[in-house]
Amino acid sequence: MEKGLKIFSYLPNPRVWKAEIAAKFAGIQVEIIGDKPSEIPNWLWDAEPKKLSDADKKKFKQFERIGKRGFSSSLYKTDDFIKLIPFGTVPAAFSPDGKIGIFESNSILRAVARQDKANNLYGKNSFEASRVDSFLDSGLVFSREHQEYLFGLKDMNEALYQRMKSAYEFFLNGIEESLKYNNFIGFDHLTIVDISFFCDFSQFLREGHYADDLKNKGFNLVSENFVSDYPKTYNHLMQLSQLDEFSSVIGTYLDWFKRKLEESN
Ligand SMILES: N[C@@H](CCC(=O)N[C@@H](CS)C(=O)NCC(=O)O)C(=O)O
Repeated sequence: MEKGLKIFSYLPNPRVWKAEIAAKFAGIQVEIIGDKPSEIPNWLWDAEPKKLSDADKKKFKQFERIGKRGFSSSLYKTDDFIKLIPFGTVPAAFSPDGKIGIFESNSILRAVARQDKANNLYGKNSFEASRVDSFLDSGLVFSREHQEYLFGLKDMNEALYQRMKSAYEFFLNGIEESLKYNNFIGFDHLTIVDISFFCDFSQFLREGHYADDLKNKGFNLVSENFVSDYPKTYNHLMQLSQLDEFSSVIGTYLDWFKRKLEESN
């Protein structure tokens, strides 16, 4: 196996799964380093990440920074980390020699797909690759909206909810349209578009865990009618979830959603 990227993140993280699933299809190695979200403030965010003892935390005091997106506690991000990953986010990936930092989960996914020799994960030619990028760009807009929405789920407000609803409808309409013409999103073969969509959308579906919080504020789940409104997208999601390359990475993540659907039928 070719030596692959090193990825640092809190775990589990659907954004990390993108690269892991692509690596399974491509038969290449990725090294995943991390810990559960509550422990990640106790890690040195670096190209050589490591768990910090209390003594280490004193030693690395100069690297202590307050989290900017999702984390509100202190995080220990080295200067080298910020040089390589200037926005300071995880997942953060590093080239095998630790000299090149790659951020944004879709770009880490692309980095894996670029090493793929046999599966056309990044399209069959440069035009297809650009079409893959088109879908990934749209996916990033959706996922940025759902990131803010998921952060706000416990105390939803009208503005945030309506932003999410409109981003959801816009994005899902496009995905559903493209599935009218192809067996995969935008193509007749599986690409990283399917992988990225699968991971981002599965993460978005976590809103289902907060149905009661939303209801208390007078809101329904944005994805309330997902199955009937977007049947092709739903079928595609379910079919992908059954492929070994996906199921071996995501484990039981979608089981609660599948159970809920069974119960409602
Ligand atoms: N769009 C980015 C999102 C990455 C992101 O926002 N990560 C957050 C955690 S969810 C982070 O690393 N925050 C660091 C901080 O709070 O300083 C991706 O797909 O990788």
